Amino acid sequence: KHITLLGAPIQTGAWRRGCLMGPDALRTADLAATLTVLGHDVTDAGDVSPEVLSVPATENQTIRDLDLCAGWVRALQAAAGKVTQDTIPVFMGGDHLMAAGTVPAMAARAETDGRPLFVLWLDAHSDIHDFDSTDSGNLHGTPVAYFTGLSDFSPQFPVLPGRVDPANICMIGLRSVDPHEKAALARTEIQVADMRAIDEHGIAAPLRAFLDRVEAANGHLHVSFDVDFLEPDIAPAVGTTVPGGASFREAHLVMEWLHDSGLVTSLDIAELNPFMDERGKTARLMVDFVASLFGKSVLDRPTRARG
Ligand code: DIR
Ligand code: MN
Ligand code: MN
Ligand code: MN
Repeated sequence: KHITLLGAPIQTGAWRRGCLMGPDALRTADLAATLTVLGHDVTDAGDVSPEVLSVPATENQTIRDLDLCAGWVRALQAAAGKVTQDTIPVFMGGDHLMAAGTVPAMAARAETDGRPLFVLWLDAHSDIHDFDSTDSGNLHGTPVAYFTGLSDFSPQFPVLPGRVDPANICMIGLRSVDPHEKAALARTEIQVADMRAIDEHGIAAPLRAFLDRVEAANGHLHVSFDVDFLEPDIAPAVGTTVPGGASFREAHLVMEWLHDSGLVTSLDIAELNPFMDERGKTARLMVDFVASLFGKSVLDRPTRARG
C-alpha cells in the first residue's frame, strides 16, 4: 500500500500547549520506517501550515484562538483534499480539531467514487460541541458537530467540501460527555459504545457490527484515534486524560481487526502531547498501534481485504 504521512501540528484547539510536537514525536518514534518494514511504500509529506485568516467573532466570547483555528481547518482541508485515492493518508496531529480539516476532505474524496465515508471515532470524548454550546471554549471539542453538519459553523469555518452522515459514525471509548453532548448524541444516529458497553459486552462486539455495516455499504473508513481513548497509565501524553480508558489489549485488538477488515482508507492520530510524555512512551505506543493497523501481527490470518 502507499501511505502518506502528513503532519498537522495544530494545538490551538486544545487548552494545553504541546500538541504541535505530535508529528515530530511520531517521526522520532520511527513511524515511517516501521511502516516501510511492513512492506508499505511510505512518503512523509512534511507538515501543513495554517492559513493566516481573520474571521468574524462568534457570539460566544470564551472561544480560544478562533482565527488560528479557522486557518488550520482551511489549510488541512486543502492539504487533505489533495490526497488521491491510491494513497492512505496518516494525519499526524495535533489536537483533535484537526479532524475538522481531515474528515470533510476524506468525505469529499469518497464522494468522487460514489462511496460513503464512515468514521470510527476512538475517544474518551464525543467532540460534538459547537460555537454556542462549548463551555471550555476549546475547539477540539467541536469537530463532529461540524463535519456532520449538525451545527452551523459559518462563516468562521469553511463550507464543508464533504459531509459525514451521522448514521455512518461509530464512537468507541466514551467516558467524558457533558449534558449538552449527551443530549446531542441522543438526537443523532451516531452509534456509541461507551466504556460501560465495552465492559458489558467487550470491545469486539460493537466493532464487528460497525465493520460489517461499512463493508455492506461498500464504504471508505476513516479512523480518528484520539490518544485519550487509551487508559492514561499506558498513554500519559495527552492534555485531557480520563481514567478508565481502553487497555493495551483492547486497543490492540481494534487495530488488528481494522487491518484485517481491509476497509481503512485514512487515519488521524490526535491529541498526542509529547510535552506530557514519559521518554517517548506514548509516541512509541501509538507507532506500535499504527503498525498493527497496517499489518503487524504474530500470526497470519485470513483477511477480508477487497480489491
Ligand atoms: C472537551 C474537549 N470535551 C471540551 N474534548 C477533548 O473542551 O469540550 N477531546 N479533549 O478529546
Ligand atoms: Mn477528541
Ligand atoms: Mn478526547
Ligand atoms: Mn466538553
